[in-house]
Parts: sequence; structure tokens; C-alpha cells
Amino acid sequence: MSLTNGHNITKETWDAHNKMMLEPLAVNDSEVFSIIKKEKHRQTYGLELIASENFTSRAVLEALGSCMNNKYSEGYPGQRYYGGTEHVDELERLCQKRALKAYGLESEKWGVNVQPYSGSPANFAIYTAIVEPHGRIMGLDLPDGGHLTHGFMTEKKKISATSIFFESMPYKVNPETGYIDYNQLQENARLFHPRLIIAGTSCYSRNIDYARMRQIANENGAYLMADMAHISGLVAAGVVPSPFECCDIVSTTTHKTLRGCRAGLIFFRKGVRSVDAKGKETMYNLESLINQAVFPGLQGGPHNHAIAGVAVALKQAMTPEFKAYQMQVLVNCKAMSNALTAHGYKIVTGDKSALRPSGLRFGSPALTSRGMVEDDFRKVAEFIHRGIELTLEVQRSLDPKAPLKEFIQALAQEEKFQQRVAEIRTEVEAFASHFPMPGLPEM
Ligand code: DSN
Repeated sequence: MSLTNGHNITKETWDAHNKMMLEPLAVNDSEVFSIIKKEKHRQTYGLELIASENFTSRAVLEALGSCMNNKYSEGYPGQRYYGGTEHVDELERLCQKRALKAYGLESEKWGVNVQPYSGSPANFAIYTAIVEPHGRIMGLDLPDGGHLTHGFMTEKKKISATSIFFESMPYKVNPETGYIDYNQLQENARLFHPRLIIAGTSCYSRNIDYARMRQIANENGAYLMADMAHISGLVAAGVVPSPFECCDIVSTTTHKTLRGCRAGLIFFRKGVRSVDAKGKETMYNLESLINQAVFPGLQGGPHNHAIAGVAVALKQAMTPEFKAYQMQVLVNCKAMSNALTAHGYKIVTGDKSALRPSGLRFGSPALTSRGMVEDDFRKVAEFIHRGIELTLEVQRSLDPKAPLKEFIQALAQEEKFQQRVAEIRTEVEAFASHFPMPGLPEM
């Protein structure tokens, strides 16, 4: 065989290399395979209530695991740095077309960038495109149900880069009602003059008043952007108010209620932005600014395998089956929340700390994807209630000021508590195992 840097490559080594490239994961890397199998078991036998998670379909995962992963294609369809991009061009155009269609948008009025790697890069690309460095943004504060990338900072520290590179002033929910305090947002916006107002939440159980936010944005000549990541599947199905009518820009992840693979989308308006008293039109210039911010501004080559997965998810999102799914997500959510309310829990928004929370955030999208309906969610609520009762019992056994570490120790070490945990776990696993798990059969 050939000589490389003075080393002989034997025929056996080369044959082994060629064999390695064709081996299935279970044979090639049993360590990673076994971790994935454990995760599959965890997902199958658990009750997934994380509001931002979902179980994507087999078809999406097949597209995600395809040869599209191999192709570099910096640029946009028809304008790429490399050759061999005719099929990724076709795929990206198809994904764009489906994204607009899924939200009922006309291509003369809206465009979409399907290349963001996920929601956080999508949001950063938007700010990069339309807010100058240290320009001003206003988003719902993280402890009030907003998101890190909406400019989160604390008294002591600028946490998100979106508060380091841009000046952020949060708006809040009214602590009495739990609803966004639009009046205070309006007052503060009049003083702060933001360039961009962000309408979007990651922990807020109410609909957003986009029309009110549009009015506040207009008063200040600000852009209004919606980050609909948590609700983009519900919006596609038409079961919650759509942000498109009132907003200039809409961002989303694709793996939450939309139920695709992990990626992001940015929708932007095209055409006339405003007309003054003399009839003079001002046009939007978002398309080139946003496209340039995504690539080459912040990202390299698009993840074509992810774009393939998103395209498949968007096709599914336009089916009657998907609409039925989203309607079921909502009735399941109501069934669970009614069952919890009947136990005396309050439905609120606004935890102070993610590391030591004083409340729990639940979502019904993932378990609904496994086929659960209202009665099943009432059972889930019972499991939650039993879990909370147990934590209260552990708490009562400790000094009221005991740190979280002592709570965890007591729960892990005291046999009576461990027995209760084991009982609940056995019942949860038996219950969960009745529901099919979407995705690839083995992994
Ligand atoms: N991590 C997601 C959530 O849970 O809301 C948002 O990025």
C-alpha cells in the first residue's frame, strides 16, 4: 500500500477502515449506542412534561440522519460557494415554500430564512440585522416568563450576550394577575425608545395581545418581533392567535410544538412598511439584512440535514392530523390544569429561580404526541400531585431553612422516602409503557 508520512498503511488496516465506514452504530460504537438506548428507555418509560420538548416523527428523524448532513452549501439557493448544490438548493427552496404555506403567508409579503441552527442564533441574527451595537431592545423578563435571548440580565451581571451587545430593558408581568403589564411596557417604551420590542415567552400560560404590542411599537417607531418558539405548532394549526398579522419579524425553533428536528426559522416582512401623510412609501429592508446576518454574519454552512427534517415537519404541520394533534394538546392542557386546580394548585407564571424553583412549568405537547387524551392527563396530574406531596413530606422532616442539598440528601438516603419514590416510579413506568413512542423503532 501507499506510504503516508513515512508510515506504511497495511492492506488489513485499509480494509478495516472501509469496513468501519459501513458498520451500523450498534457494532461500530457500542458505548454510544448503549447511551442512546438508555435515553430511549428513559423517554419511553417516563412522562415528559417539559413544555419545550416534543417527540418528533420517524420521517423527520430519517431525513435528519440522511446524507444531507455531508453537504456544505454556504450561501443561499442559486448563490453558493461550492458546486454540487442543486439538490440542497431544491431542498432549501422547498422548505421555504412550506414554511410560508404552513403559516398562510404570501411570498410577496413575507420571506423566510430556514438556515438558523436554532432559536437562540435566530434571535441573535435578528438583533444583529436590525439593531445597531448597543441599540435598544425590550423583551419580557426571564423570571416573568420570557427567554434568555430576549436580553436577560440581572442586577449584578449581563447574562445573555443579547444584553451584552445590545441595551436591554425588560417588561414584566403584573404580579397580581400574572398577565403581561402592557401599560407599564408602554410607559417604559416611551422613555426608553427601543429599536425592537420582542413579543414572546417561554413560560406564560396566556395568549399575547399582539395588537397592543404593535400599537406600542408604532408609538416608538420600533420593530415588533414575535418569538413564537413555544407556540409555533399551535399557530400553524390555527388554534391560538397568530403573531403574523401584527409583527414585522417572527422567529421560532422548530422542535417544540412544531414537532420537527432542532433548528430555527426567521420570517420577515417584505414590501411597504409605512406610508406617510403625503402618500410617500417606506419599504422594508429586512430580507437582505436578515439573510446577511444569518450568513455570512453569524453562521457558516447551513445544516442541510436539519433543513430536510424541518421541511418534513412543515409538510406534516399542514395536515388535518396535525390540527387534531394541536387541538388535543390544548384540551389535554386544560384537563391537566383543571385536575391540578382541583387539588388546590394555582396556575401562574413567574418562577424566581430555575435552580431552586418555587413552581413547576408543565407542557402537554410531548405526551400528546404519544397519543394521550384527557383521562390520561388527569392520571398524569395525579402522579404530579403524589410527587409534590412527597416533596412536602421531605420538607417537613427538615429545618425550614435547610438548603436544597439537605433536601436532596434526605430524599436519597431515607428509606421511607425511597420506597415512595420507587412506588411512584413503578406506576409511572407501567402507565407510560402503554403509549407508543414516535420516532425510529430502535433509537
Ligand atoms: N429551553 C427552552 C425552554 O425550555 O423554554 C427555550 O430555549
